[in-house]
Amino acid sequence: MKVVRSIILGLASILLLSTGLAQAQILTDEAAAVASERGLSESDILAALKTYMPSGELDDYVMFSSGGQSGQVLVIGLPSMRLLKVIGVFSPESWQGWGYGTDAQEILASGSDNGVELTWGDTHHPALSETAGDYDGQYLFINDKANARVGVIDLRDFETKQIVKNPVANNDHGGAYVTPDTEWVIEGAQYSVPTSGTYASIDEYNEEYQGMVTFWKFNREQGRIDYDASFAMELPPYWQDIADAGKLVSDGWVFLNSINSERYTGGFEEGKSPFEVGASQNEFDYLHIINLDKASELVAAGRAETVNGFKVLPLETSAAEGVLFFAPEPKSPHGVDVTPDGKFIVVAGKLSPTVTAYSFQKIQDAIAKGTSEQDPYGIPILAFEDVVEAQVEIGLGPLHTQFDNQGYGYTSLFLESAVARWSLDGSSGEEPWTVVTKTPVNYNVGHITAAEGDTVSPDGNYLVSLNKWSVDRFVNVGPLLPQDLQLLDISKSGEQMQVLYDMPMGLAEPHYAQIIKADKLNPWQVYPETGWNPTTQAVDPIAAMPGEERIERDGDTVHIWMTAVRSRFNPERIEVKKGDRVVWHVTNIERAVDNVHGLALPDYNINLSLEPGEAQTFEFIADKEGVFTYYCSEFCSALHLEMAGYLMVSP
Ligand code: CUK
Ligand code: CUA
Repeated sequence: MKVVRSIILGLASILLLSTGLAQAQILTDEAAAVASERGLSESDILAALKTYMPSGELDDYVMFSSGGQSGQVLVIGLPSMRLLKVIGVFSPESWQGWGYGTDAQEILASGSDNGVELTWGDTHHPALSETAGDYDGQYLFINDKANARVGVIDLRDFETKQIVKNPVANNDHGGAYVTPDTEWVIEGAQYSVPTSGTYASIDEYNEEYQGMVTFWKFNREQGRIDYDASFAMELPPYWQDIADAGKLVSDGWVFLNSINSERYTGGFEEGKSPFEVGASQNEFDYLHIINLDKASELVAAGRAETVNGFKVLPLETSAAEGVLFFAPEPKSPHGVDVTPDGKFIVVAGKLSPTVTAYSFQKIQDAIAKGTSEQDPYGIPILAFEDVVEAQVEIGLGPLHTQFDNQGYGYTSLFLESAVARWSLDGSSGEEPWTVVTKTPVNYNVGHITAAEGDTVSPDGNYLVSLNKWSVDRFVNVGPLLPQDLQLLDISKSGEQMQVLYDMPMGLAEPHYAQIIKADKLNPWQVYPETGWNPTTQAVDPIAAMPGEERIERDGDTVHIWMTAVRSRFNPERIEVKKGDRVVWHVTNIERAVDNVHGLALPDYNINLSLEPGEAQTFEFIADKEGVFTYYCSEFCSALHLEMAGYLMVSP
């Protein structure tokens, strides 16, 4: 208690300068009493001070985290770890009206064209758009591992604008990652299947199944992926895992790790080894080294084939033209992460207690020298000793690596439940390529993410450990436990890394997250003009405008042009006939910040969120006769409950 008291005394003396003796004394006594009552240690008090945000104070960083099986993206402020927003991407999100208007329904249904309506996604890796290798705060991309889709979120309004379905893969894992100027969004498939989408017996796995990586061309002006300018590369049927783009010296190259070089095909039910054994027998798998610039030149020169209407660079072409190389990587590895200077590619061992740092220069030299080693598909294999710069003995179950501004790498250790800090090639002042310290986390950490950690200039300061298990961390809420996101202070060099905060995440399993400086984000507070369509990011020509509210019948179709303002809809009474098609345009004509209205139409499964200026259109067939009340579902004023109307459907 002495130390605690001395910290508090120290604090009080700082306060004394501004507030005077009497108040400082009260603080000391009260704070010491609280600390003693709650059994807080010195480091507890420091952690509390470092994360506490007084009401009205804003966070320094914003973390975009995948929402896992919820199909969403989570927005979290740092260092307070306050949840700021949940963005609907692959799943309907009624709070945002995401998936209830016509445009959003269309986006959400992307990929549902084979007769099954997709209503969820498994988001794994968010990627902030970059300019010259730095996050620019304009766009966010996120993959859906379950269905091989990529979502595009516009950070002017934090809403999903596009979902593209991969036409030559049915699941993905190596996405989303961006190249340093966001020219390309990378999406690597995971489990190999016949890319044509047709049936092939698993006995013909080696010949008829393929691996895949897709490069989606991003058009920044349009804020959309350009489907027709995108292409995929066929890969051998190993299971490609995680990817990263080169930067600075390695710009133009892409790296993918892989598992299952055994090409094991399972069959536990027939007495064979399960995948977990069969797919991890080899001492080495293959780091895929891809010359993306060259691949895209070949595609531009017409060397791609067409599979399912999509450009695919055949494996033979990549092999013959020097687009694809392999380097051995131990053993069933996981993450691949390029250092901020672009010079090293760090692969975490997973089943090997090491991280391996490959030198980009050595890779180039080895490619120039040539190799006679090949895999069964004719892909050149560079010799391990030719391309490796260093191997760091890191600990058990290494998965993912991040970087800071002090020359350290950080690697998550799943089996040890710890984050290791280790020195890169020397700028930290420590002996190069050695572990400096480890901090325990609770428990089973997957990804970690550092402030601006994937850029050419990371910030250091904070690191978040995204833990899979939260046993004994929180009040029991039943057998499905929350995840645990732990904030670590990594601002000090050497052995000090303090866990500051545990944030329970009661929303699926966040895999990866990226942290951007808050001042790089510049979203709108209200939409720029009244009648704004968030999908087109322009005034909608069919929007309902103030003064033009009306109901018009055109045969069996009834068009409604409605405005919403505190605290009324106009019009309020709508009469249609059973069987009519109702096309309902509604615009929130408020211009004040946070003056949101909702439009909930029970029985027809509609709920919109209308932000100031926003216009939405939705439609339905009025196939249920009766009297229905619609109402504003956002508490917008004292007379919010009066913001309602009647939809009357007569026989
Ligand atoms: S993965 Cu989850 S811990 Cu899908 Cu990036 Cu490694
Ligand atoms: Cu508008 Cu409540």
